[in-house]
Amino acid sequence: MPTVRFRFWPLSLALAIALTGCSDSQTSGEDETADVPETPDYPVTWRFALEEIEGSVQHAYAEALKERIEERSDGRIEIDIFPYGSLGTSAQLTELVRNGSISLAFASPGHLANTIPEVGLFTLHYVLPDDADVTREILASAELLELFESPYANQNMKLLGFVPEGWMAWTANKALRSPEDFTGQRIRTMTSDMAEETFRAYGAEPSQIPYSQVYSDLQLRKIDGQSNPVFAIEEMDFYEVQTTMTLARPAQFVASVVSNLEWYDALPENQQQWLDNGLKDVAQIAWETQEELNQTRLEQMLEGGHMKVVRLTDSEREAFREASMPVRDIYLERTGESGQRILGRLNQLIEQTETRKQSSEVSGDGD
Ligand code: 6CS
Repeated sequence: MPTVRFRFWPLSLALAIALTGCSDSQTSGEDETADVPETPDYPVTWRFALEEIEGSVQHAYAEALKERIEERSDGRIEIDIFPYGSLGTSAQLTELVRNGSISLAFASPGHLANTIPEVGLFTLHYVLPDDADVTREILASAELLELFESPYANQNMKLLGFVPEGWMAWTANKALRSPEDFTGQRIRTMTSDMAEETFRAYGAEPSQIPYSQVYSDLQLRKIDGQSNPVFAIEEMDFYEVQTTMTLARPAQFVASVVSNLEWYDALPENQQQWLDNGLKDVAQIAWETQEELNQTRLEQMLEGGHMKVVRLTDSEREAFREASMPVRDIYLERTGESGQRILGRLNQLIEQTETRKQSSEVSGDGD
């Protein structure tokens, strides 16, 4: 029997929040006809919605951010965290942030790519480098954020950061050692068209399903497999309903942290600084947390003998890399010049960062 760690109340709270309006950067409970005060009545509450449950990478990130901001602001800002299951699906969270009902949210590109085609980049396989440290550095760079700033702003969101959460791992009821092994497999993907494409290129039959429904669909054999970082496979109990996990290191799971654009722009300067500095503080913590959670949960699953784990060789990975290449053209077709600019610049950033790392290792200045 599955352990019930997760319950889902999509509408009640989401509706309540939508009805009570935007999180309270101004004041609460005053005369509605009064002008917005120049100095807010503290404490001010920011609502932060997660796409993952308590104990996840996103939850650790949100807790760390809450602690930093509440401390930096001397208690003038309070952050209310809403783990997955309390507000809605990823798509619903994005809607709540866009319409200003919540201040902050995680928005994973795999769910966001229908709204912002450019972020479909993070659903592509074998684009980000093998060296996870290079990926971390690039995802934290101001330049990468700038490249995505307008696509998010056009959808009324402020992009606050990218958060890598670990390598994607594939689970199924068989090993997936070659693209041929995917033939006819019904693979769950996140809820955007672009998220399906790579699995289609491998010969699978992909289908878009919200995170909360994956366990039951696997259990009922409506789907055969799915893809997620190791920590998530453990915490969502997918290992209970799958026999085999294949480690092909196709891509990092990358999430983005967003806020409502107008909310962010209207923040008083001190609040904006508390937020910006808090975000900088937690980037490194998030990286260490994901490394630790992915490692310890892999060990737990191995010790429990829950799933067979298959690690692909370099030549097996190469076959997947080749099969995934045409999907880059699909990405470019859907994103036009903007996607071309982003993919081109990303490739340059990867090359520059790898070269710099190599030369600092040779000269012995590496950290
Ligand atoms: O697969 C998903 O839908 C989700 N996976 C993770 C690890 N985080 C959020 C996302 O919605």
